[in-house]
Amino acid sequence: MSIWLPFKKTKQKESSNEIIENIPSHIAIIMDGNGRWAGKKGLPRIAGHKEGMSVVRNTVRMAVKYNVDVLTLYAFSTENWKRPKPEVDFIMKLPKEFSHVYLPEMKRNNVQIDTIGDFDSLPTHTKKAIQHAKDETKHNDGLKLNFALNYGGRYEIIRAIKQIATACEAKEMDIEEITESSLEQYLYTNHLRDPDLLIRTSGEKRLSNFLLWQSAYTEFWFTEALWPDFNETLFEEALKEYEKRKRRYGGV
Ligand code: V07
Repeated sequence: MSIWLPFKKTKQKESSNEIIENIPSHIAIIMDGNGRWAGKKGLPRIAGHKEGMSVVRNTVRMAVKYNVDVLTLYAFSTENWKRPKPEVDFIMKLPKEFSHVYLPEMKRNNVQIDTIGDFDSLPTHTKKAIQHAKDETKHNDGLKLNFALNYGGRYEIIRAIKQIATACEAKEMDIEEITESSLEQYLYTNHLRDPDLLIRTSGEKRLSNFLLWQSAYTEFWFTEALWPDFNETLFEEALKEYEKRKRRYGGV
């Protein structure tokens, strides 16, 4: 028997008597399969991205409901620039569209929007829309909704190394001071805990340059479902699997 203790990250499912314990504090998601979803429906790939954006909203609702602290979503990788230009152009308009349609709800839900990745080389209009969303939600202290945008894990590590080398060269840092925890201070995620659970949709079972350093001890959960088909049932399945794994470790 369990008691519902919100501060212990335990949540009673409303639909049943089932209780999920050990809710991951940081969930990271690779939102894969948007283009494939559209293709299967005879729609252009961009229709899949737009549908995927509404699933972002649904997922935020679930994360808020389950008291998750951080939700990191892989929205655009450094490799995604290789896609056809019209597709990239469309995707780069999504932050503005998202703000227009969903920002009021994000604010009501006390969500704080942030990004990780190379922000500076995004198109100006994209930066403006994102900066607006960040500014409008910076005083919120609920769910941290963290979009990985123009993000690449290897680049992130190289960037950290360059900053450390510069500090060493300037004699502001000693080589002996290069440790796991000091290197982490130079990663985009320096203000965040490592992800506890990483979800990837669409049947691919690779990390694809997402949170390489940070996912050293992360639990991975994969589903065949395409991102636009991701829903609360699947989200709860992932939480239950995570809980089961944690319980197993607890036993030894
Ligand atoms: C993007 C929608 C989700 C499916 C996967 C790729 C496409 C929301 C945002 C966003 C980002 C920053 C922000 C507000 C919203 C977004 C991109 C792509 C580039 F402040 N969805 N989404 N950004 N997709």
